[in-house]
Amino acid sequence: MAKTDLFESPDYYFLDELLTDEHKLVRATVRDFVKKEVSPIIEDYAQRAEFPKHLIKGLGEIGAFGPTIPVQYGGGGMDYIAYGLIMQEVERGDSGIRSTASVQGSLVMYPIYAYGNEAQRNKYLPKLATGEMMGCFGLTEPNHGSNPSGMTTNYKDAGDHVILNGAKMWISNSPFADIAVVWAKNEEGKIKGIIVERGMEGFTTPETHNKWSLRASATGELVFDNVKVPKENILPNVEGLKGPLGCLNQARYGIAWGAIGAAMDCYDTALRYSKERIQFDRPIGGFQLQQKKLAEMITEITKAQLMNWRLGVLKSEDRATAAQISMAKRNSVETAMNCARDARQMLGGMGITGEYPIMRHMMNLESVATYEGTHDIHLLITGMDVTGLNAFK
Ligand code: TGC
Ligand code: FAD
Repeated sequence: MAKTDLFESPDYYFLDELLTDEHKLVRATVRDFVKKEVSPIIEDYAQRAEFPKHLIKGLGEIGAFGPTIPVQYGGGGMDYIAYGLIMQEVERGDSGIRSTASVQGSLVMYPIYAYGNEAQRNKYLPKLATGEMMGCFGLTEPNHGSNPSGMTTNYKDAGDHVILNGAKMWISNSPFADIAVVWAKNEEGKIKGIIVERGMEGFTTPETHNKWSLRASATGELVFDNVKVPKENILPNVEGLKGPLGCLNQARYGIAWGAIGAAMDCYDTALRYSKERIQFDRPIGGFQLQQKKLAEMITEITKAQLMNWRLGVLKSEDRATAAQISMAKRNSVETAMNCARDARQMLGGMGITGEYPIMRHMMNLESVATYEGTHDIHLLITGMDVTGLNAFK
């Protein structure tokens, strides 16, 4: 059943005044796309645990793939506020759709742009920007999630190619991706990024089923059984864990904005419902306990919007630190989870149905709090940044 999307964006501190006309245009384009193409169908796809592949072309057209990548490679050539706004609007629709965009832009296009050579950029980036080619990012392994430095996926020199062995797990987009940017170690422990293409012998991508979260996103494994990869597919310009972690800075930044998009949708839905739902002969929004929830939601959303905007300015000036990005990712996701929980309560029984987006956001956010560094890992990153003491190991 097609649904009408009544979303009105909360802007309690007039943050719009800090945006340029171009930012507003970009945001309006994406919001329109989400209202017309995502909201009407997303609940059905989530219930069926299916990724709506037909959205890929439109996501490319609205600039959701690689917004900050230079125009000459097919990217949007935009600043980081525009990138943030795109992620906010897409995740307002669904975190799983934002995941697809994050992976494509920040975890596949970014490393090819930042660490690749000119031939690799020209071969892959324009097709990735339109969605004609889709990518995924393989860092996490069955035994190495928060601690990727322990990875055992490995490559061995074999003349003009390398032989890749190992397995990656929990990989967004893997079941349908055409290429995978895979992080692997050689015998000396040197970590490199390698572009593996679907169809290479020994490379398979089994899908992960039975997720209660991010149901409209395809997740899977990457399995490498003596895969012969030409050396020209190795990203030449980075070595070590800073390669994949540098990509995560890009994606975590987008998530900081995206998760607040989900929070804004939960707040807006609960606010509208609270004015319409009558109990004890009054709209429930007139009861103090419901107002407390709404007041706390809009306060936390506003604080996160301000943090994201400031971080976007720093990022556009190339001054944002990894620890600052980490703080915003954790804060936004926690804010969104709290908003989703309170908003769901406010809708009573209706809150658990697919008639409203809240429960879907709530379940999605469980993944968002785990991937790209868990909530606790980000707390430890902040802890280490302020004390100078490493509590990871
Ligand atoms: P550590 O010794 O601290 O650092 C190793 C090297 O990396 C550098 N570095 C960074 N560089 C760029 N950006 C960052 N954020 C960086 N953090 C560290 C560091 O300077 C060092 O460089 P060098 O030159 O000295 O070698 O590394 P560690 O092994 O102690 O680990 C630190 C820790 C725990 C913070 C890190 O491993 C971590 O962030 N773990 C979380 C793992 C994670 O986030 N995985 C995400 C997988 S991808 C994903 O989830 C995609 S979901 C996509 C979607 O659907 O949206
Ligand atoms: P673990 O690392 O085993 O952590 C388990 C618990 O221990 C967590 O609570 C963690 O915070 C805690 N913990 C770990 N170390 C410490 C410590 N030192 N101190 C205190 N507590 C600690 N990965 C990719 O590479 N590419 C993808 O596209 C991708 N997509 C994903 C999509 C989904 C839907 C999900 C769920 C995950 C995805 N991931 C992806 C993997 C994700 O990044 C990992 O799940 C995440 O990094 C955590 O790793 P883990 O699940 O192995 O948990």
